[in-house]
Amino acid sequence: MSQPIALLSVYDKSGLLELARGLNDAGVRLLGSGGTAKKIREAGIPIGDVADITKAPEMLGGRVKTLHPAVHGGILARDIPSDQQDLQAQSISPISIVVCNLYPFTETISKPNCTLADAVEEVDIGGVTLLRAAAKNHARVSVLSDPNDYQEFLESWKQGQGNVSQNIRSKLALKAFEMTAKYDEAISGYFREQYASEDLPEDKLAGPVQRIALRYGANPHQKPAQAYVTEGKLPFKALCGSPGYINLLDALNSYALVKELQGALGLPAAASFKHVSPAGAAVGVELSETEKAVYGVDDLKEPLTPLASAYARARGADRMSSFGDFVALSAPCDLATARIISREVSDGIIAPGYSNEALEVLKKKKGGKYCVLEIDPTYEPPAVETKQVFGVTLQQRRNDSKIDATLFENLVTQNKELPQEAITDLIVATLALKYTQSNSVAYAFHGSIIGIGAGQQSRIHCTRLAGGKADLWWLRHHPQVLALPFKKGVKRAEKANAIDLYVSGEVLEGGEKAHWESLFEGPVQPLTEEQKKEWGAKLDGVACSSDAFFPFPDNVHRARKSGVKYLAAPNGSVMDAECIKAADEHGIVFAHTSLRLFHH
Ligand code: 93A
Repeated sequence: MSQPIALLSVYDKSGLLELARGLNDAGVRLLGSGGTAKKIREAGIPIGDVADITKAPEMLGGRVKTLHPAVHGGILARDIPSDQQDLQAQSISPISIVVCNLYPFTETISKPNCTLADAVEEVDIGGVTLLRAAAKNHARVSVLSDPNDYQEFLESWKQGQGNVSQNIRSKLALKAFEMTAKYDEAISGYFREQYASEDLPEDKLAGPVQRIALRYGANPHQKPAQAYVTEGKLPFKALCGSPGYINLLDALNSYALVKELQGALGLPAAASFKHVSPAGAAVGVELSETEKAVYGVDDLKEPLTPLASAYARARGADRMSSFGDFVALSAPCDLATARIISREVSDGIIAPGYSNEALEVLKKKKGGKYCVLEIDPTYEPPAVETKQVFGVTLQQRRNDSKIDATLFENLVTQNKELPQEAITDLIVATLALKYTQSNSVAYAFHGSIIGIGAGQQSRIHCTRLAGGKADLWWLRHHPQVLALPFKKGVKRAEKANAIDLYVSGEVLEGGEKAHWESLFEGPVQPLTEEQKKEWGAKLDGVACSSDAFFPFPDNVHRARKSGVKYLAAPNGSVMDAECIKAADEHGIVFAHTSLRLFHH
C-alpha cells in the first residue's frame, strides 16, 4: 500500500503542530498550503507544499492555493477501478486525510470598520471546496474541520494503523457539512444585508424586496433586527410606514387567519391583532342597527361593505384589547373599511391591495407613519417552518390543517341540531384559535369572535377569560349602555374605556371616579346585579371552540353561562364522557373535532 497522504490547510493553526507531528510519526505524508506548510516546516516536521503535486504555484495573492485537479482528484477518487485508472492516467495520488478550517469571515465582518472589500477577501473558496470534497467522499477520506477533534482522531488513526472507522469518518463529514453550511449562511446573510434591503428608494417603487431591516426586535434594546427570505422576495411590501418586529408577527399571523376564513366561508374576513393573538376576528355578516351602535360605526356616512362589516365586528368585539391593533383584511381594502380604521388607534394593516381612496385615507394616519402592508395573495409559505429558541433550532411542518364544516360532523351529544349559522361561528372560533397563543378558547356569534382567552396555562382560565369577555360584550348591548349620556367631544377610545368600566362594575374612587363622571352629561345609574343577570339570560346560540380537549366538565358549565349552545373541542380527555354529560344537561350540541390546535 502506498503512503497515506494528509493535506493540511488551516487558518486557525491551534493544535496544528501536535497533529502534524503525530501524523508524521504514524508514517503519513504531509502536504500543506503556504502558511500552514511554513509553520509545520519551521517546527522541524517534514512537509511538502501543495505545489509539489499541483506543479503550480499559489497565485492571485493566495486566492488560488489548493484549487487544482491534483488536489481534488486525490480527494474525490473512490476505491473503484475507473477512478483509480483516472488517477493513474494523471499521476495523481489519493489523499486520505484533509485538515482544513476557513478564513474568519464572521469575525471580519463584525469589526466596525470592515469594508465590502475586506469582507470579499474573507470569502474562502478553496477551503470550502476541500471540506466539501472530503466530506462528500467520507467513504474513504477523513476530514478534520475542528482542532478539537485532532487528538481523538490521531489516536484512532494510530490504533487502527491508518484505518479509522466509518463511524468516525461519517461524524467528521457531518461536522464539515455543518461548518460549510454555517459559513455560507454567514456570507449570504452579509451580502443580503448589503444588496437585498429596501435602502434604495427605487426598490420601494419596484415592489417587494428580499430583506428589510427592522428598527429593533421585540424590545428597543434588541438590535439588530431584520426580516428576510432566503429565496425570492418577501411576500409583502410597505406602501406606507415601516413595520416593526411585532408588527410583522401580527401581520403574518393575522393575514394567514383572514385568508383561511375567507377560503372556508366565502365571505370577506378581517382580524384585529394584538401581541400575536386576535383581539377580534370576523367575516362580513351584516350588522343590525344595535350592533352598529355597540361597535361604534352607527355614525358612519359610508355604507358598510361586507369587508367593512367584517372589520367593524373584529374591531368592535373587544374595543379595549383592539386599542392599537394590527389589522388584517382578506380582500383589498375599500374606502368604507379605511374610514373605520382611520378613526381608531391602530398600528398598521395588511391586505392584498388597497383602492386609491382607501390608501389615501390610511396614509394620513399617524402623521403619515401608519404601517400599510400589501401582501401577495398568491403567496404560499413553505411546508416546513423553523425558529430558534435559546440557540436551539426547532423545525416543524407548518400547521396546514384545513378547518371547514367537515370538522364538526362528529356530534357526540343528544342534541345534534347544528344550524348553518352555528357552523359558521364554530369555523370562525376554531380558525381564530389556530392563530392564537395557546391555551386558548374562543366564543363566536354572528360570524365574529366575541370573547377569546389566550395564552393561559389552565384550560378553565381560558374558558372563564373568554366567557367573561363575551359577557362584557353582551352587556354592551344593554339599552342602558347604549343610552349612556356621553358629553360631546369624548374621544372614541375614552368612551370604550368608560363603557368597559361601567359594564364590568369596577368600583371607582377619588380622581378616577370624578374623571369617569365628568365624561357624562348627568348622573349615571349603575347596572344592578339583577339587571345584569336578567340581561345575561337573554344571550343564547353562542358557539365556543377550544384548541385542545376539555379536561373537566367545569368548562362546559362555564361556557353555558355565556349563552353557549354549540361547542367544539378535540376528544381525548379521560373526562370526555363527563363533558358530554354536562353538555347534555344544558342541551348543548357538542362536536368532537379530533384536531388539536396549539399555537406558539
Ligand atoms: O483564497 S482561497 O479560497 N483559495 C484557495 O485555493 C484556498 N485553499 C485553501 N483560500 C484557500 N484556502 C484557505 O487558506 C483555507 O481554508 C485556510 O483557511 C487557509 C490556509 O492558508 P495558509 O495555509 O496559507 O495559512
